[in-house]
Amino acid sequence: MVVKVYGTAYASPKRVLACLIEKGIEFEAVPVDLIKGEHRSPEYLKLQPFGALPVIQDGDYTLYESRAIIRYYAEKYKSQGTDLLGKSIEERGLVEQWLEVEAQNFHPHIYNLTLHILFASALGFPPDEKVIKESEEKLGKVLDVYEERLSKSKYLAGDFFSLADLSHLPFTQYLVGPINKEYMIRSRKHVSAWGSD
Ligand SMILES: N[C@@H](CCC(=O)N[C@@H](CS)C(=O)NCC(=O)O)C(=O)O
Repeated sequence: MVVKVYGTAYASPKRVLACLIEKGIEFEAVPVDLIKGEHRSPEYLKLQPFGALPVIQDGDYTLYESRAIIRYYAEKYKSQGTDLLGKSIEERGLVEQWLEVEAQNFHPHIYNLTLHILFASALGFPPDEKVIKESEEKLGKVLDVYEERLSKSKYLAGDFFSLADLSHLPFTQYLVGPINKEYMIRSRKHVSAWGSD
């Protein structure tokens, strides 16, 4: 069964794609154009009632929220492809801790940078320079914590690549690419080594 992934041009759906690729799961990309408002169409809202991307359809099974989806596939196919959950319950605890850090501490600031630097004009509102400045500062403080953590282990949850690292990939690509703030990664030795791994 090929997994359908909706909205793969955007970062949150790419989190799901990264997981499916690591697990060696076949998928089909279903385009949804945010700029045209296709995520608010009645058909799409039947799949994701909050109008956010992504959604997956796996046969009769529909699931939304990108981090719920990656947890689902990492668990369902634990022994296929890269193990992304750790080998013990303690390692799993750390994977979950850093997944939460990504969602609660890292994501809000990088999301604001993405929205205001990359998408504001296309979505029809002016970029807010105050939000950009504050988000950059707050993200810097989060990355200082990462720098300390990554001076002690190769990856966030330990010396193994996990869902916690994977979950950072798509928005970090925006940061070092089109957002043009690669210095935030490069100026931190251990974060930089983690990012180039
Ligand atoms: N918590 C959701 C958030 C997803 C999210 O913010 N998706 C963005 C695209 S990267 C989106 O759909 N934005 C449109 C909107 O919220 O109106 C998840 O991780 O699936």
